[in-house]
Amino acid sequence: MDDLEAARAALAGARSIVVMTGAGISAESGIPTFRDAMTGLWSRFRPEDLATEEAFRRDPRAVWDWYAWRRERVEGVAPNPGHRAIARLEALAAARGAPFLLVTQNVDGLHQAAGSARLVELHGNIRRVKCLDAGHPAARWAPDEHPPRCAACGSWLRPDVVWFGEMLPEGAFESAAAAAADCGVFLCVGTSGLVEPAASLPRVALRAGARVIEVNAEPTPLTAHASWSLPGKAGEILPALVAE
Ligand code: BV8
Repeated sequence: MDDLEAARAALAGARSIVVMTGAGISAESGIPTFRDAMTGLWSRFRPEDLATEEAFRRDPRAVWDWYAWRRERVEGVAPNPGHRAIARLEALAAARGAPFLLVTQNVDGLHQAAGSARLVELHGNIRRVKCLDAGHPAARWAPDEHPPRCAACGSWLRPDVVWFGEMLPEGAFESAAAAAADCGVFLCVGTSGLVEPAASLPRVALRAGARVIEVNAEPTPLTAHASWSLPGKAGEILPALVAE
């Protein structure tokens, strides 16, 4: 039995499943990943220049406009077969009463668009906007203000994502870590494993005795520790991994 077959069998019979995704699963939808040499957003910007509160306070227009550009890109793309395979995996697990949780680092909302429901967004969602001082949600704002102001308190609006140096949403990491510590199979897709505390979740699963399946176009720090490492594109491998 080859690695794909063995991993597929492990998923099909898993008593409980956690799936963790990173930017790599959205690459085939046309969203550049953070660290891809050619298209990665990091190659165009220095992360500390844009994805931090300090950067926003230093240059609110640049940070607001970068996120507005990314939000427009995200609104124009669709989930790919990788996202849809994970939504199917959730449905198959539910049909046999196996607990399932999807933990994503992505902020693009494509998992929800593909039908995933049992989902934790560790780093927020770029489609949501809130104000800097009080977290008031904003559904609309002046298109010609960079950044616009909160209608409720007048502070700047900002994307509802987790910036570097910020805490993750209340309870998000705790519920992800609890599920990882109690799962039979942990499927890790399209993440370079560089950002903490998300990157610690596969290690939590391994320490608890779970089988870990990695799907990634490149080797990562997790590859040597995974039960099965399936090299290649998520949009091609995941549908085969979840096939009936
Ligand atoms: C925190 C939202 C507690 C924003 C993101 C010093 C001071 C303070 C903190 C730290 C510090 N040193 C370290 C830290 C922790 C820090 C951190 O990890 N820094 C890193 C850079 C070292 N973490 C934090 O700050 C976190 N908060 O720790 O709070 C705290 C608070 C204060 C003080 C101390 C502690 C918050 C981290 C959240 C940051 N926000 N996103 C935005 O989107 O703009 S993270 C960002 O990176 C995205 O969410 C992204 O998902 C994530 C991780 O990247 P990946 O998803 O892995 O994507 P990447 O491009 O790296 O890799 C893509 C992979 O896909 C590759 O492996 C590639 O091979 C593969 N791939 C490509 N194509 C495909 C594919 N695979 C399959 N198929 C394909 N087709």
